[in-house]
Amino acid sequence: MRPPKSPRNAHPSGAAMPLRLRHSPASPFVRKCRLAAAVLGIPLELEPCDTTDPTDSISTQNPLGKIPALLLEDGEVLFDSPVIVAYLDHLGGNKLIPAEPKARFAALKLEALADGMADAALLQIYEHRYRPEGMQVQSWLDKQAAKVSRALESLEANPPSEALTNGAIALASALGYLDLRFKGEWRSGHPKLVAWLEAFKAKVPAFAETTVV
Ligand SMILES: N[C@@H](CCC(=O)N[C@@H](CS)C(=O)NCC(=O)O)C(=O)O
Repeated sequence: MRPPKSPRNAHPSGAAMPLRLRHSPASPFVRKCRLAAAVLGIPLELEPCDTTDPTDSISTQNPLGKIPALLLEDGEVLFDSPVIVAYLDHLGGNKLIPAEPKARFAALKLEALADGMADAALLQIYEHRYRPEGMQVQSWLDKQAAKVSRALESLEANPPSEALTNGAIALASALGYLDLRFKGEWRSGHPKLVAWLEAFKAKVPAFAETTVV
């Protein structure tokens, strides 16, 4: 007879493990983790973080000073978002990251592309947030914007499947971030991606629950 399954947020050792996520509501990388946890049925405790505050403990929890960071009960800290999603998936029964090699590497690649798009979008926001007025470098902003455009074009030309994977969660989070910070301009000219996101929303109620306006 098989042993009973351990609870989803239990460590393989069986110890109870409240997972705490250092977070900020607008972060697309935090949203990825929250969506993964919701899909897998793993409760997360959200701990606000201010990455602009040098006294915030995030810089000791993650030497890179970035969120998301997942605080485990034993004092271990996991980052960055692909690692956290993989860990949650491991706890939740490996439902997000496919095992079959072709599907696995397609999902990992989609996650990398979506995260890269979110990174390039974020760098444009940071160029305004962290450089004094009038010091922004337009060629740098254009370079980042071109990465986002090319990623959107390649996804529109070859839309991902509707499978609920780590890649799908990353893409929904990245598109949500473009909606939040770039007024949803990506939507024009990318009807297949718009339809893809609508289908994702219908499947994952946590997407609406984590929307920041
Ligand atoms: N590759 C990282 C990116 C994380 C990231 O860039 N987080 C932003 C917030 S959305 C951050 O913490 N920025 C603060 C900083 O760069 O100092 C991941 O996937 O988790």
